[in-house]
Amino acid sequence: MCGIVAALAARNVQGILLEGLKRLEYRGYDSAGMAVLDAGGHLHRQRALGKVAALEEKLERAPLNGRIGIAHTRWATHGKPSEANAHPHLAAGRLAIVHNGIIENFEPLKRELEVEGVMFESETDTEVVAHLVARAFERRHDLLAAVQQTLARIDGAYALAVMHADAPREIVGARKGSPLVVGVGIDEHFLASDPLALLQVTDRFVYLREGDVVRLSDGGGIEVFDAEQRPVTRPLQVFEHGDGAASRGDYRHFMLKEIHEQPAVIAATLEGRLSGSHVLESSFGVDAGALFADVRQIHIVACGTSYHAGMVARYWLEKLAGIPTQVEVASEYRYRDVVVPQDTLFVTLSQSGETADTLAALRYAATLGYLGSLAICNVPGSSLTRESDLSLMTQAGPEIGVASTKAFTTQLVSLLLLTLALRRERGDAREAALVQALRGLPAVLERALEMDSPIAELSEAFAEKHHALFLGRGTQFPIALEGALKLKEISYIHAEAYPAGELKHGPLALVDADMPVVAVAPNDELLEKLKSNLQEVRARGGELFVFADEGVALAATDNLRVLHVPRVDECLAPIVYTVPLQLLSYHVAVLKGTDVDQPRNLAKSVTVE
Ligand code: HGA
Repeated sequence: MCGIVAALAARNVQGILLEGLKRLEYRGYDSAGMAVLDAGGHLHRQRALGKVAALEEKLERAPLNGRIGIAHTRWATHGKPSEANAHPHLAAGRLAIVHNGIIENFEPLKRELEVEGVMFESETDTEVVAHLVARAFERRHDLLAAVQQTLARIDGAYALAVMHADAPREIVGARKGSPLVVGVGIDEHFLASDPLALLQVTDRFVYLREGDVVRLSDGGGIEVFDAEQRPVTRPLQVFEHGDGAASRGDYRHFMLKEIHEQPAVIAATLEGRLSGSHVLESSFGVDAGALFADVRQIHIVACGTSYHAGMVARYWLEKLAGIPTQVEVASEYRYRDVVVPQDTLFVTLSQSGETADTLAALRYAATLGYLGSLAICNVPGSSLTRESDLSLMTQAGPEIGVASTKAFTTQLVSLLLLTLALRRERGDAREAALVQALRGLPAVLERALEMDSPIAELSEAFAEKHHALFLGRGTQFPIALEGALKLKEISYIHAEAYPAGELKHGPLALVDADMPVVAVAPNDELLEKLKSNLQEVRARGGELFVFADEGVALAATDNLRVLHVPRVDECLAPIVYTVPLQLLSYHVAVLKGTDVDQPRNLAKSVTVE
């Protein structure tokens, strides 16, 4: 994912910009670049394909020197990864721009500019914005107004920073659909797509809101304007989370920290991938649109927790997109003779992108005549993303706990984005409703996290047990599987999950007072059926713990406890219900005193068969 850093300082900014880019490297990118305005009013630019280190080498040979500059790490969406497509982009050698996101209507705008004689140097959508702003600037010599006029003409998602050699004391930034923060220093100001990029120079930030445009100026300070171009004041906030992605902070375990990070990392996974009321399909890669139009079937292959995410996606893809979908564990897939129907998309899921079985499955799939391959992955530059035609990065950040939590829920969000991008009825009311629900998801997850103390109390009922059974129906069946897997992984309690309707076909024989049964029962069309399965457990003296939507009328009794989970659109329910099950396994493990973050016999990135 792209990163932006910009600085208007009282000193040379090259070092500040370079350090900012390094701090954004974890987000993944394919090229990097920087432009600085020197004291003589000349713009200088350096760009490099590949790592920030390659840019740094170039800068060592030919340093940039100036007090105002912008820099970028790019993850190509429009135009291949190359030095020519790397940002900053220039217009007439006087204006420089960096941009995160996608300009959806860049093609007609580009044609219009070409007719007017503009020569394009890159294949990017971004360069269109550079020329539009430069032309608007020529008319009024007001950079802020030029940016505002241009924004009125572009659709899509963006965060951008612009500077102009003829406005040498200012930088203008804007955001819509992609984040941008202002870093506030003493007599110097900064912009970045992530505050982490600026923690070396400030801990004070102004978080821009959707549609905001900001002008940073030498002497003039920071002026923010809303989408209606009215001056507004946004609060100054001090960044209090420290400067270490890999520190536990105040949490007792990484796993608990990572469970609590889910609202933020899900918001990050959605960043730049939604525009208005629809999903931007080019988030999946430059060629995604053309490829998606031909998809008739999907095969999803993954291991462990990722496999469960794939199982949820099957329900979504068949229900919402009407695309026949198969899901399989990679260690099975790679060793069987797979028949691939025409126009099938091959999808892999892996936190690390290095899971040996999944990688082997991808390599095998490459010989089978699939339409194309897509990797959904949390580690940029990993083997899986390099070897797939398309990739979508989850933005979970480093996951240290061996038992996956935030990587799973960000995979689910990514898979729902994929489902919406693959629907034939793009841009309809259902897509709009789900996009709106996705935007509200981080807030709902915050509420789900408030279940922490009731669940800590509930965990006492599990700590002395040797077995547990999890039940769910529909999209909640894979969530039951994931709940059981978490309990196994970190508390070493034997746990199994069944589709609720299978209970009477076998596992009911095991149910007695020593086998707690967890039912994941949101208020969807399957709840009524699940209720009768629950009766079967109660009738046999089993102790039941039901997670159900707020408002579900299910009365607690001696052997039935009901825990209410925040209600959401039924499609998003599996994501929300995951949280209390993660908390349950966490608290049971803490009570048992196991090594929560590094459970016995398990490894984080399973790079061996
Ligand atoms: N569309 C621009 C920026 C891409 C981006 O934001 N990626 O995460 C480009 O392709 O250069």
